[in-house]
Amino acid sequence: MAGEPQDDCLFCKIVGGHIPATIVRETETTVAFRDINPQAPTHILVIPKVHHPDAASLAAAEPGIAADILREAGQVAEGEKLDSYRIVFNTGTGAGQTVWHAHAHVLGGRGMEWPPG
Ligand code: IU
Repeated sequence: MAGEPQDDCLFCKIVGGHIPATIVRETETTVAFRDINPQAPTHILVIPKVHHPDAASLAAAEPGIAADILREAGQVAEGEKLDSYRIVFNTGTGAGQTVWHAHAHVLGGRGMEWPPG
C-alpha cells in the first residue's frame, strides 16, 4: 500500500537501517544520503521516509512531505557549500528512473550543461 514500507524496496531498507548508506541529514520525514554512483562531486539523494513510487505520486498523496524534500535539498546544498546545484527527479524508465521510491538527486560541484542528456 502506498506510504507503507515495501519489502522489496532498497530505499525503504535504507530508511529502516537494514542496508547501509552514508547519511548526511535526517528529519522526521526525510533522509539524505550520498549516491553510491556519484555523477558529480556532490551527489546526494533526498528521499521521503514513506514509500511512494515517484515524486508526482508523493506530491499528490503527501504534499507537505514533497515540500520537505525540496527544503531538505536546499539544506543539503547549503551544507555542501554549493552556490549552484541541480535538483533532478527522474520519473519513468525513459527518463532514467531505476529506483521506484521517490527521490531527489542534488547534484553540484561542477559545471552543468543544458539541455541535460
Ligand atoms: P534513479 O533516478 O532512479 O536512476 O536514481 C537512483 C539512484 O540511486 C542512482 O543514482 C543510484 O546510484 C542510487 N543508489 C544508491 O545511491 N544506493 C543504492 O543502494 C541504490 C541506488 I540500489
